Amino acid sequence: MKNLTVVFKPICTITISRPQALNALNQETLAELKTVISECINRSDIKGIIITGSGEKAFVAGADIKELTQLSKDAAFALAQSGQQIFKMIEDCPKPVIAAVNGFALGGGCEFAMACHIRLASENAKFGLPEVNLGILPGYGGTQRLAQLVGRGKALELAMTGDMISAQEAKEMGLVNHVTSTQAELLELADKIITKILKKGPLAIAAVIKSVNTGYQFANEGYRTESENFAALTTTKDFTEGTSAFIEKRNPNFKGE
Ligand code: CO8
Repeated sequence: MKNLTVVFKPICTITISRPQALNALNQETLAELKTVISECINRSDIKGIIITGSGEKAFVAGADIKELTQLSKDAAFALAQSGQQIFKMIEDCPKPVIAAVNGFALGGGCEFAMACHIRLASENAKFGLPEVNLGILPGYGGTQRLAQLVGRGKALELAMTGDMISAQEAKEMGLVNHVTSTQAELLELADKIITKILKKGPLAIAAVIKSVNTGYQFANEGYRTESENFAALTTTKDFTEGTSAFIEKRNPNFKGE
């Protein structure tokens, strides 16, 4: 694996590692994740999954913006759909999946964490859906899962302002279950919670996950509408302006075109 460090024990720890891009998810990393998650689901000696980011700054700073600028509309739609499927595979994993958010969890990184069953964060973590700063919207299920976790009003505010929130604010609104003061404590807590879950009946745990998820239909209009809108927005001048502004480290000047 080029972009992931994977330790297979009874609990599989997956560390996203692309330090040059604050662990942003490019297509290669997504493909690697798909392979590892499938392996975790299929291997009977793997009992649960912890996902974290390498370094002290970022969990995952989003989809890889530079890669997004190279996509055609059809490729953007296909990538959004395939990312949604991979995150759905995580959400439906019959074994517990914990996101240990150790820094920026923005855009696709926040969407990734939201697909996990439980989110823990260290004090320095920051959450947000800043896609509107680029002239796009979240495309990996974020419009659906954020509303599920924090309610429609707060989800709309976060997705429309693109604001970043602290770990404590994320906890207050239900996006995060627990906050730790250090990153070392973060992984210890993840280990402690998953170990507690693994002492319960595995069939019962799988049934809890399946039952909770069945109440939140994936096959609804929301996910498809999100990926269609994502693809359409990648063809706009606003997207070119938003991504150019990010790369040139300046504020965007959107014209609604
Ligand atoms: N993609 C690519 N490169 C990135 C990303 C990213 N998401 N985030 C950071 N980087 C790179 C920077 O370009 C920079 O590279 P370089 O050193 O070559 O200039 C390096 O990482 C370090 O970043 P900064 O210098 O910007 O670090 P700062 O500490 O100043 O800022 C931030 C940290 C605030 C996290 C800032 O990097 C930032 O705003 N990053 C972008 C966050 C963002 O907008 N995320 C959303 C991306 S879009 C998305 O996720 C869509 C998901 C749905 C996809 C659907 C289908 C395709």
